[in-house]
Amino acid sequence: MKLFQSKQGARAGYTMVEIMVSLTVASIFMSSLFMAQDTGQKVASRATHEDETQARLSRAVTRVASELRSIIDTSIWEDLSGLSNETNILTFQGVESIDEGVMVPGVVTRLEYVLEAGELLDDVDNDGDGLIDEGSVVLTRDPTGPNEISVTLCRNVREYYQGESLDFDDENDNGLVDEAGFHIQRIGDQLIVRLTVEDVDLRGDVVIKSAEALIRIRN
Ligand SMILES: [Ca+2]
Ligand SMILES: [Ca+2]
Ligand SMILES: [Ca+2]
Ligand SMILES: [Ca+2]
Repeated sequence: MKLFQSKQGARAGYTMVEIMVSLTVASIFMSSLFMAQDTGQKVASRATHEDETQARLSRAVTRVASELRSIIDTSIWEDLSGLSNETNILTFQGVESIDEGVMVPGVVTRLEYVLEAGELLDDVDNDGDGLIDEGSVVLTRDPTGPNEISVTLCRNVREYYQGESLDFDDENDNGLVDEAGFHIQRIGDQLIVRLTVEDVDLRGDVVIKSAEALIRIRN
């Protein structure tokens, strides 16, 4: 009887080898679980980052388009009569209100692309934010006037529009050569505003998003 109890106890227990194998299997399982969780978090984080970049891009394009829709000063056609009919600085006058069917001009406004503070146009990330030669879209009311005031509509604007680089070639096949990350193009009585923004996500990858809007100018 004693012998029987002793054999049964030995079978019910685990040998050191069995314990080591179990611990190894558990360790592999846990690390796989953590890796899957980590990958899932990174994917979710990137998706969130892309959503945020897309949202600020949409806000900026909507705002610029809204400003351009108010244009009444057709002298901008002269400003846009350059070699490629596109510009990244435009001064214009919009409608402030309509009084008994008559349009009342608003203040002169300027939209432009400017390099961000701390950046130089030198193909180097001078301010260390992971983006090279990035700029901003800035709106200025009453430029050079007594009430001049500027507001930044969008930061981290790419130097060149998505798919473009400085090579005297239309790489993205949109009819414009080496166009800027923010530019306004005139086609007949319409303006097209295009914008490319970029951001650095948590993995250090650069997220790039672009959008455009078509604006018909009032006569
Ligand atoms: Ca930078
Ligand atoms: Ca730079
Ligand atoms: Ca192009
Ligand atoms: Ca190019």
